[in-house]
Amino acid sequence: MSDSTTTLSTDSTPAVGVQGSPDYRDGGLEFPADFVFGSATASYQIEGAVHEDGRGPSIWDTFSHTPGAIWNDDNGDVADDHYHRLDEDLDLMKTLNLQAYRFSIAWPRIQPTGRGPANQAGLAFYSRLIDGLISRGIRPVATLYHWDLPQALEDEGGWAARSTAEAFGEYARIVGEAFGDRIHTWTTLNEPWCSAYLGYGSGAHAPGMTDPLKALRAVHHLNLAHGLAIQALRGVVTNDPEYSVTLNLHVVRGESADAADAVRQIDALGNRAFTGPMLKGAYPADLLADTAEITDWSFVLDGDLAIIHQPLDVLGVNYYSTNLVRIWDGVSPRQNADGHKDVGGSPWPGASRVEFLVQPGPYTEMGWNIEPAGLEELLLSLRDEFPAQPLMITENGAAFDDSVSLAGDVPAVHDADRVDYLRRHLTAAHRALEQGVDLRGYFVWSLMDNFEWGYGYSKRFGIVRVDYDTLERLPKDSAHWYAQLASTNRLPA
Ligand code: IFM
Repeated sequence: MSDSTTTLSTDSTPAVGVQGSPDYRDGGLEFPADFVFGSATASYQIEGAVHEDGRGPSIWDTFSHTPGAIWNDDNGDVADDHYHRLDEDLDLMKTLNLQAYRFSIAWPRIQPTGRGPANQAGLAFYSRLIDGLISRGIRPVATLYHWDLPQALEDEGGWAARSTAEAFGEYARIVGEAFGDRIHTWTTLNEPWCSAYLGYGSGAHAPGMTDPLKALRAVHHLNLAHGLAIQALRGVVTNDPEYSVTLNLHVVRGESADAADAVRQIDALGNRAFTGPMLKGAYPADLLADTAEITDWSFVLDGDLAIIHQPLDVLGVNYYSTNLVRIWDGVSPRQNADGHKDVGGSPWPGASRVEFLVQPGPYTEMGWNIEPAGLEELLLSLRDEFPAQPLMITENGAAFDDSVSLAGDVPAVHDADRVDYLRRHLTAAHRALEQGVDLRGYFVWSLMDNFEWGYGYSKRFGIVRVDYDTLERLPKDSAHWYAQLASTNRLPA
């Protein structure tokens, strides 16, 4: 399919990727005994209870209540009602043999306006969650920010403003003081690419802006927030946790060798804008050059890069599918199949000459191509680029159009397509392990069906089905399959 592939190269030389992928449908593969199997969720996607116990409004409350912003005008007001069903959900995790649970803390539950003293009821909820995990033998993996910025901070400029990064450092200190005796792994940000480019560039995500300069300012302030948060946590925690960040790194393939510059531009914006400062202490020169007409990056102040460049115990990697690009000829209608909801703006500031081509299927319900070889390719490229950096797959999974069937009176979801997706990506992860990648674990996205951002409740990613009328949970076949994997560390046959 592609003549050139690359991810994460620091220069403009495309790396050779994995070609001619096998079908990856293995069984019986054994993962190392200390390899961790977990599941992931995010606060706004599952909690509901948006007006309870002192929680302040977030940008996603505002955005989801903006008519037309979300499929079916859905919102997270109730979501999976996890806030009220915490014990039931913890028991569910235990029955699924999860070794770790990756959740996010809603900043506006802790600081309703993003500043000021902690809201004790908010802290109490997460304290109960953390204790409930530990008492069930499940490792708590806490993400500080999975997109629910307090609306009051957005009103002061949001991630386009430096003050938001500074406020984030203070928020990290508060939660570090509260939970810094119990969290196993701290993750600062989930997918800052989405926060910056979908939030301020394309407008598909909250706060729904379409301003390339704000998007690039947001990139830097999110990076700075990451560094400030790790510094703050290190200053207050009392156990010996691991520190991480989760990035949705892009596997970018060129349609032909002529597409190398398109690959390079998307790699710079999508990957190296984050890995550069976080893991190398510098923004890539080509990123600065590509975006020079938008900004001179003078918002990067002396000392910022040293703050951002923090040693990480583990780098979280989210992977779903690949991208195929080329340089647009400027004449034919420009293809825009980058996998994100098209609401008018571009999530790729400065890359107006790049087009994203439709890729061969099969596809998930999101329209994303299923390509397990891309995961192997990504892990190998990270190993080559950052040999000393341990990795963790912090999200991987698929939305499919599940249905409930009744055998006798017993409801079931036979989601064979999801089991196949998971099997193939775990085979890819195992192949990377065999090639020496320091991969520590895998988190399936997601524990249960939930609010899929701009797509509302129309896309089901869960291994557990949620009935949105009754809020009942029903483990799908994939949940039973995953539970077997998590209890044996062996890919079921
Ligand atoms: O649901 C999201 C999640 O919040 C972030 N990563 C991708 C998932 C699927 O789109």
